[in-house]
Amino acid sequence: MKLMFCLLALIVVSSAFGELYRGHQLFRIEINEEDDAHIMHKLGEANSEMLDFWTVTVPGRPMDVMVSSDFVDEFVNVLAKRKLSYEVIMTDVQDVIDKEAMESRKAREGRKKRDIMALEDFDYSIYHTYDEIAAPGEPGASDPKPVVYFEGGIHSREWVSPATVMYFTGKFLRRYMESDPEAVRTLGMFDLHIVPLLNCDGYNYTWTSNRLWRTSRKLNPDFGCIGTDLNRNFNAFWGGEGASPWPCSIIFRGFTDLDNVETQAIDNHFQKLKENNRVTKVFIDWHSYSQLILAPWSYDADIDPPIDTDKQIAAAGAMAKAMNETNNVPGGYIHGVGTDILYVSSGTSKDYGYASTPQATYSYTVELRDKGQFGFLLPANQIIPTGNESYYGVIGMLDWIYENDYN
Ligand code: 0X9
Ligand code: ZN
Repeated sequence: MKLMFCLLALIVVSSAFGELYRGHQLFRIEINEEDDAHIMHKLGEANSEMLDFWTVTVPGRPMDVMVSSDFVDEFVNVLAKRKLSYEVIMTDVQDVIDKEAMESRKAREGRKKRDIMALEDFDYSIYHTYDEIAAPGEPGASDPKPVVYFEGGIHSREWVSPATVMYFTGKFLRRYMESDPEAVRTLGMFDLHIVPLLNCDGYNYTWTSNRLWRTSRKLNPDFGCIGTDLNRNFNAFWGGEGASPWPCSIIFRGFTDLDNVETQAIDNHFQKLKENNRVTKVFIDWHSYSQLILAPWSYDADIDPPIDTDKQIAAAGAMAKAMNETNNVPGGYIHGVGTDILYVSSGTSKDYGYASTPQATYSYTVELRDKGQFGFLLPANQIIPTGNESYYGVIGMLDWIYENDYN
């Protein structure tokens, strides 16, 4: 594995979020009928400034939506009219954001600023700013093995994703250097290519201006809004269902596929691997939240799953088992085909990993903790447990693949 962590200065971060989410409430609504899903969808379109859908509206799945303070009464009326059951998970989202910022400040108190940090000095138990994270990865090795690709932080508000990818990367490196047999075995089977934080600009923005920003920071000229959902911008079934052509939507697909520098950079990397006849075996895009391991497809619910579905599901099962055995996390991790256990979305990295340039037999979206209690605002004290279950999940999956499908 060729990987370098260049961990830059720790800086004391003050809460720069202002009061953007003061009085905003997070609702969890039971959606059982197609009609209700449709109404919610329409309501969201008409009031995009007031409603932020943390999960997507699908019948049979709870829908989490953040409602701005001045829209709460109207929203509750709509729910009452439709006789929809709901609970309020957060009564004031800003309080939860402030608590997170305060804990982050406390954890950093007394730390020295340093330009370069040794791997063993990096504190994995807290969330880090963009400036603290820089991870130039270099493809290629003298004795090339099948590639396993991990990508974190495509959606900037999902902070536990880069934190987890950095944590388990650090753990692999540390344990490898200590000659731990599991780490030596894993890194002996595969080359790991790791992008801990893909959406750097979006992530930086979640630290400086808006904690709940999801998309990239690319300007959409003529529309007066910013951002592309990078997980709708890949050249796999781009422009289909579950992605928006509307530049102000949080699931905007881009004007063309791969028209953001982040998705382009990923594709360039896999183009180069292809030119060098490298095999990419596994592709995992780490997200939060919901505790799911999703296999292809996600672009269309009416087509058959891919020919590799049985082994994809079996390897995902091995990962879920290892994750659940590690910490017995409430609700557990569930695995399955994306369109079966989540919603439809096109231009996603998972479908790209399987069907486009990487051609990875095993391509997944993993949704980390939790099941909705904190959602994107997962407290920092859950980083290490999440990282640990993911570390063993990765080993469980890679062992399964090595034993059952290695060529
Ligand atoms: O919508 C997404 O991009 C992912 N969920 S998230 O809450 N992290 O934004 C899931 C995308 C992949 N899966 C399917 N749509 N089936
Ligand atoms: Zn995501």
